[in-house]
Parts: sequence; C-alpha cells; structure tokens
Amino acid sequence: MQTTQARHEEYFCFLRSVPLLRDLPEEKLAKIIDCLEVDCFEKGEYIIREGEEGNTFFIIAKGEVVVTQRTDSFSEPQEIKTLGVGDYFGEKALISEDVRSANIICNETDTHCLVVDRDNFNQIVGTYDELQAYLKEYVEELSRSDERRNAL
Ligand code: WNU
Repeated sequence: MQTTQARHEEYFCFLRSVPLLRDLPEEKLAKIIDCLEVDCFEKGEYIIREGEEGNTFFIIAKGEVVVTQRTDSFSEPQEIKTLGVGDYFGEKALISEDVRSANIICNETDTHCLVVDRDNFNQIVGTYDELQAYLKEYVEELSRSDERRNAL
C-alpha cells in the first residue's frame, strides 16, 4: 500500500511540472494535494457535457481527452483540440459562473484526472492574484474563439 507521504510526494512532483501551477508556493500545492480526488475514465466516456452545470476543475495526470463543441455550421459537435498530461480543463464554468461550454471526452483508456471542486478551486485561485488574472484572461480568450467558430 502506498503511504500518504509517498502519495504526497508523487503529486507534489507532478503538480510542479504543470505550467499553470509551477510558481505556486509550496503550501498552496500541498493544499491542492490534500483536497484533490482522482477520477479514472475509459475511452469514449464524457468527462464534461456541454450545457450541463459543473462544479469541478480537472488536471490530466495520465492519458488524453478531446474537446468538442456545437457550432451553428454542423449538426455534430466539432473537435476543437486534444489535451494531454499536465493540461487542465473545466475552469471556464467556475470562473464565468456559467454552464459547461464544451464537451470533454476521454480519448485514451485509463485516463486519470485530478479533480478539484469549486470551493477548493476558489480558495486556491482566489488567494493568488496572478493565477486568477491569468485564468480570467484565458477564459476571455476562449469566449472569443468560441465566437469565431460560431459556437452555439
Ligand atoms: C474552447 N472554448 C471553450 C478548451 C482548457 C484550459 C484552458 C483551453 Cl486555460 P468548461 C468545458 C471546457 C472549458 C475549457 C475547455 O473545455 N476548453 C474550451 C476551449 O475553445 N472551452 N468554451 N478549449 S481546452 C482548454 C484553455 O476548460 O471549461 O467548464 O467546460 O466550460
């Protein structure tokens, strides 16, 4: 069995490798580790569904996901990008206080995501201005690209 300490060290190293979190002080990373859960998905499983309410933020620890979105030009949701280890998603619904704006579909069997709920996300991001400003900016950029592709 893995000890709490070993788990802590493993995630600590991983979170340090995530560009978004790289510069966070050690105690913030420790706090994230204490409050995260790990969810596993199979290929084809929907992790997030466009239009649903969502209260979680995800970081990919293993595997790959695809992002798809409905647009007014096609009947089926269109693939807009793939995300892999160290990438994250689900921040937009939390920051914009809106429903999920795209689908996130598991693209590789045994994909692992670290999941942080809204309260913990707000506590972590809300107390770190640079991170908050960065994410706000990025979410606005996502809204602009949604408009450019005529997302519904
Ligand atoms: C996009 N438009 C929209 C991605 C992840 C993180 C960053 C891009 Cl900082 P949500 C659906 C999630 C959404 C985003 C993610 O899908 N997403 C996009 C787009 O062009 N969403 N509207 N690209 S991947 C990505 C930048 O995380 O958050 O909670 O759920 O709306």
